[in-house]
Amino acid sequence: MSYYKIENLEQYFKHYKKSIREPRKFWGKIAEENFVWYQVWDKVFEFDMEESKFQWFVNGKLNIVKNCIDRHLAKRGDKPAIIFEPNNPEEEAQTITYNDLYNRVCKMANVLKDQGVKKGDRVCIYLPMIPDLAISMLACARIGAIHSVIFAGFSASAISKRVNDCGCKFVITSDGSFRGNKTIPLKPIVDEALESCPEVEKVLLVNRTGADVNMQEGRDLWLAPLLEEANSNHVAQVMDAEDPLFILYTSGSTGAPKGMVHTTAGYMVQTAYSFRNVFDYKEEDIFWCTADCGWITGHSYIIYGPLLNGATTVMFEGVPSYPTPSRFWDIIDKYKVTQFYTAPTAIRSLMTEDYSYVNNHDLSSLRVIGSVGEPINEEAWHWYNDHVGKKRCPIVDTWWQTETGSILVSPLPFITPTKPTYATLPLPGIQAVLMDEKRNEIEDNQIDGSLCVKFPWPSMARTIWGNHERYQETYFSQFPGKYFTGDGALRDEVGYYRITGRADDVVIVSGHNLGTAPIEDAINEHHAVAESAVVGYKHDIKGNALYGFITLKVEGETRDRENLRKEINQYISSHIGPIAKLDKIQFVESLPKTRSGKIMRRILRSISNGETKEFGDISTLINPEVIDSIINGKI
Ligand code: 6R9
Repeated sequence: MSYYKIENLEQYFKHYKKSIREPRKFWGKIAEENFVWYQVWDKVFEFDMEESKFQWFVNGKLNIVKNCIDRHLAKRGDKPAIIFEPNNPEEEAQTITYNDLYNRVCKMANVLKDQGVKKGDRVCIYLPMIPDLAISMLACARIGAIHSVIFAGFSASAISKRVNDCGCKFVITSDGSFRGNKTIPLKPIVDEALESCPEVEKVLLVNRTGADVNMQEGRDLWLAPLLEEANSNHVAQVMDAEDPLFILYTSGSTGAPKGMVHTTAGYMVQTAYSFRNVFDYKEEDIFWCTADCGWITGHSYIIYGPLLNGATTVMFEGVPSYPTPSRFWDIIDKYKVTQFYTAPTAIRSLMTEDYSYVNNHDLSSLRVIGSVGEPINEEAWHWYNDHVGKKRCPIVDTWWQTETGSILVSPLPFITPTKPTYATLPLPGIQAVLMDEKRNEIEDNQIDGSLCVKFPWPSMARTIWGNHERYQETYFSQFPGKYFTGDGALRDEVGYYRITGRADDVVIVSGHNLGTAPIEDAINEHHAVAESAVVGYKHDIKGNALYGFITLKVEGETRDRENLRKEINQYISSHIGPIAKLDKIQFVESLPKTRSGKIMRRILRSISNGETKEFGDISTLINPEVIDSIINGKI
């Protein structure tokens, strides 16, 4: 019996039980039957909980890129591996077959080697969503260098912090990037960043926009001529199962960004397994995840998960609104996309557009649609279900984190009955638990608590680069012996999980624990509301009270604000109860968002408490200018 693909609900429960009772057998069998190894492991796993040290497939030897590309060549050499859709729909798209990808990755691997990159070296990749980004990541992994992708929207200071933190000596970037109707110069940003990164020896440049750039003699090189000359064969480096594959920075609630370290074998096994099951992947599928490779979602579900399965993955350079708000639907129609995976923030913004944009397209190729990154509110869930999935395609609301490496909680399409706003059930191997304030495991259903995982899983991050103490402190200290996700969750009567937001988004009002996500859900149901964020602020009597920051749809703009406030509170009252009514409502032009589309509630919390001087690290913010406008705005 194979454990790699779950066929029905009964089998899900069977596999789940097996994965808990005999995790060595469960993961061992998946790893053995679905990947190629230079040498198999001695032990499936070994842990030291005290030290928060975890190893999977101990002493196994492999190369993940051999698994992503080489082993597919005999059967799938001419199959498209990557379909590249440029920002400008007038520009010709590119189809990169598995054979092409092999040649391009090998050439790049040889160039990196020639430039002195060695196994274990850290390589910073700061590129737009173009094939060179995927190829650079894979070339690093092929030679055993550790890639650290930085989203190409980060500022110079954010880059230099990350480059210095993990000691990158090499940077791969481009002259610039195209996003919507903008051309953004990237090289000058890198130049500025590197002024404070004395250890960087080489900068390799992709020509994307043709912008004029400064080339620093001895440091900067154009990639194209080097690639031209390079050999298109390369023998993949033998890697240990626990050799680091990549570092990816994620922001903490305070302090410097955390360089999460993912290692090779466990990450490979679980991203491939989760991709196969969560998206019900089949050989002829065209899979499209709209994330950027600068985020974990792009790493796991644009690059590694799909390629490990020999899939065709779409890589989109642009934005959902360019040239028109129908771009996503154009692309689905153009390539006959079968799985579409996006974020609630994108859905909410596309929902405010005229229905005709989505309804005028043939989306009949779609089979599964997914959501990731934030709780998906009920209204957005239904819109997605009705207009994109046409009530035909199951929505997979996938919960996971940079730290978890792959999806941990999600419905399985056509298997797990979905429920709006619920990520539903943990995947096999994932022992999700809810903990109460007294640090006891909650056994009952219909209760909320802190979401933890009580047994290690293969794709978990192994440490924070250079700071194992912080790793232990952040993830394993609140609930000893368990991984604390930082998220709050509710478990319903059948055991489905609903993520209620970061645990610090829980507000205790007059002794009642209120997750902000369900309140935002209720608010967003009001037809005049576009988006909302609710935070708690200190209140003399209630301990905390609720403050809502709300953006309006066009139709809401002309409405009387006082009436709107009353109506919004009525919605909350009837959906949740009068206890959850907002004490303050401020209508704002936009909400502060991170570059990956998450609302930065931390800032709103400070503002609501009158703390407007110091906001900590806001380098991940895409629209810092909104802070002042919110501070100066009237209630
Ligand atoms: C994959 C990713 C992780 C945090 C996570 C949680 C939130 C992600 C979610 C979700 C509700 C979902 N989150 N998926 N909340 N429902 N389906 O986004 O990684 O950028 O590290 O963020 O995102 O709060 O803890 P990352």
